[in-house]
Amino acid sequence: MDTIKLNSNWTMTHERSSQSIKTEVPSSVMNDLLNNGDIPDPFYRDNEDQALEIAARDYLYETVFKVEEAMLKEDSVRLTFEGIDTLSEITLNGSLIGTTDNMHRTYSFEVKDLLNQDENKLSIRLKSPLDYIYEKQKKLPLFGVSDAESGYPHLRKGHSMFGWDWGPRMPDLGIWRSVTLSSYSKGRIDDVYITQEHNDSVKLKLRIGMEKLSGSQFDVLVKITDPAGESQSVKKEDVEAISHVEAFIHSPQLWWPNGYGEQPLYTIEVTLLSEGQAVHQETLKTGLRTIRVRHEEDQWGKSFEFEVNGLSLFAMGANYIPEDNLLPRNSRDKTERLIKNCVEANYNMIRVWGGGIYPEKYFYELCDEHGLIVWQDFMFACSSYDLNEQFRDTVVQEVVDNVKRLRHHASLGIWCGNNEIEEAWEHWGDMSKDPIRKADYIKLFEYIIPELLKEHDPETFYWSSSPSSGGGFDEPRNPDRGDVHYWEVWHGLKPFTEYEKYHFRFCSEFGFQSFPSLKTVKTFTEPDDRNIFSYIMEKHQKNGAANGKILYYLSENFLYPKDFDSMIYASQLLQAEAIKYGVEHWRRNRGRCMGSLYWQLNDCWPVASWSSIDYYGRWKALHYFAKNFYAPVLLSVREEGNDVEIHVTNDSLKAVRAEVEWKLKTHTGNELRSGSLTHEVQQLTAEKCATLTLLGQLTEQQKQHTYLECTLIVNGVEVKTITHLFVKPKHFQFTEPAIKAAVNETSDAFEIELTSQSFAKFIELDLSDNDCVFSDNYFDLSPGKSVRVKAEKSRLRKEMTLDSLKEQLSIRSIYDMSEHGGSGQKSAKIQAGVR
Ligand code: BMA
Repeated sequence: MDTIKLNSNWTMTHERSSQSIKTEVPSSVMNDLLNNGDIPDPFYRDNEDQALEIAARDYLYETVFKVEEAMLKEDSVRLTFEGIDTLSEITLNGSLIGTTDNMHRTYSFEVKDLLNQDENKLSIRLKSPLDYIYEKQKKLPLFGVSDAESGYPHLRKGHSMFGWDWGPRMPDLGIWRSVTLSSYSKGRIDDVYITQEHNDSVKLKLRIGMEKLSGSQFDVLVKITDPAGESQSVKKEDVEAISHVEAFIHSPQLWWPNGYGEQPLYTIEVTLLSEGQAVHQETLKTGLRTIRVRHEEDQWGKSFEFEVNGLSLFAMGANYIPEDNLLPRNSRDKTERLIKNCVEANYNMIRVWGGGIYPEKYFYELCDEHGLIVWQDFMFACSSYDLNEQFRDTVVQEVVDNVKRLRHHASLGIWCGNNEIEEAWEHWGDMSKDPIRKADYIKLFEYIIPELLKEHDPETFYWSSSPSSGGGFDEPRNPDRGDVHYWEVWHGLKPFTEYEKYHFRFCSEFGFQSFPSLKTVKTFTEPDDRNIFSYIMEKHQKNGAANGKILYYLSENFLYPKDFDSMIYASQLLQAEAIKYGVEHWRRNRGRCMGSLYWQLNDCWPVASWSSIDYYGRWKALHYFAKNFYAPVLLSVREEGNDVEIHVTNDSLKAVRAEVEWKLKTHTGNELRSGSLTHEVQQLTAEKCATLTLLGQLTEQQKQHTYLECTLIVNGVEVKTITHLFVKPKHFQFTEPAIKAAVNETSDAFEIELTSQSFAKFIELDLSDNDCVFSDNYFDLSPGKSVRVKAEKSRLRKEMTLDSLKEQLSIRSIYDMSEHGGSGQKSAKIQAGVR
């Protein structure tokens, strides 16, 4: 048994030039052209436009490789393509070995008879995905979103590569995953399926499939290594094509999602022996846990909650989209940074949205290691499909390939058929009403995929669509059953308070757009473009009505921003406030609602969007807010008539003694009233701890300069101070806070201590020529108090000295966002009085 990677030494030739470009797999046409200096940065200004022309042509990828004699002497040699994007003809040494039509699939071919010892030539002719979808769409129009090239549902290629309401129309093509050549003799393992039975110990049950080649007698050896490196082995002799092996793990170390425990992983090595000799080996890592989704009738409707190791937990996280339109630019390092950022914001779940691609192996390994439960959509979204024979066959293979690839991951929590298609049939006016397409929907998502899962992964819960109430077009938007995508705040222009009207069982999508930071905007604009309505800014705003929506919500909440950068800042604050409003509400209703996944975590290019982290990894205000609103113990306040309620939500595993100190203050720091309360909040519950009758005593005018400050002290430790305004921020009389910052350096961090003269809200720290994830940001500060923020050196993008940090640090608050008294103040940010 031997495997060689055929990823190096490729050339890519494009029609208009006879010249070939040297490249390596993973490779894509646009990435190769870019690296070769043949096209400008496709993300800059309106360079996106060149992509459709590029994708309208065919390309040739070629490599030449040698094979050792020993490999050719084996019984079988397989050439495997882990990902070809998408339409191709594959030729080896002049013989056509296969064609491909699905980027989500793995293709494997027996090639022993075609190989030579010296030189072998492998060619992949990639055909234009655009020609294909346009042609098909002419013959049979299928419904798809209008922000993508029409006809995209005909092809099994990541939908959003053709454009989306946050993505460019850039249907790049290439060899996006490894090409390998593997040889086998006697026999090989072709399937390992692990299930677990949990009692005091865990029984691991392995179903091992093998293919006989020339061997006549086979044994399997299973070695299980625990997280501490201790191993046990089980051997089964004289096995047939399918064998079953069982092993017991005593004192099992259970895998838990982030926030609930550790993520120990066990390594399982399966070796196939023929006549006593090891002939093939497969290694998998898994975690010991049970995950089920409870979807049961109760007093409110039908629940939707994740139960891990018997513990029902409130799911907290966001929706994940592809990380880059040019797929070869994805990397483990980038994904690792993103996943760690999720963990930092206290996520325990991430939803892989169905309009993109099935992520790389390392994505799931990182989720295993960091404790994020993966909600895995199959790659279908917002469209209708033609389930003809060819399409059905390729989809079946795609499902089987991906289920087998991912089912052993500890993090895999749910399979979901598609994104929003069931609700589209019921509620989207523009969805075609063709009954044949509807029948295809039922066949695929309510029959074929569940049947495949019964065979290949019956243990993981299947949900036919998101949102859904359980399938069969039975009120997919019902707020009391199953999961919901709630878009009335944002798409429906409803106020943030609208969230409180619903008690969804699980809110798997809701979102609010913002612009990425000025530093990110600068990467794709010229100075003259920096107006949100400019041609270029609108090119990087894919949701037609979105700028109007941002402006509408701005008019409802804030004073008009004084300049472009302030507009960006305002948009991020609106976004953060909106999502916080929703999440706090769902979490206050823990028990009835059991999950919140906001739309969306990340971006695939620099763009105005619903993301909390932009394409360059910069945290928007929302991501800092997420760290707070997803904190295990959450303090929140809400108004009810003239009352102000104080709530504590405890999603930790221990009861807490929560003390809340509250102060009614004026913007200049006068304390009008104060009080404190202590409340024992049980684990995994949400409680209203107090109702303060404050508002009846305040006149409308007083409300404009009075606010509530609450500090949460948990088991004696101060954890968080929050503030609450009684009027919209635009009507609050903020005065010049004259924020002062004192910066100190320690061996591993810079510490910034901030004080202000009057109440400062949404204080933002930034560096002009560097990036940092600060320990906190966009926080509030009362006069007479100080806040200490850490800039850990490891969180700076580039190294810097204390002096350069002082020079580059800019600080602003909501007061600086708008002009005051016609002062004509134009500077984008105030430079703090850095001492
Ligand atoms: C959701 C998603 C995406 C879309 C987003 C914003 O419903 O499923 O299709 O990008 O809305 O409109």
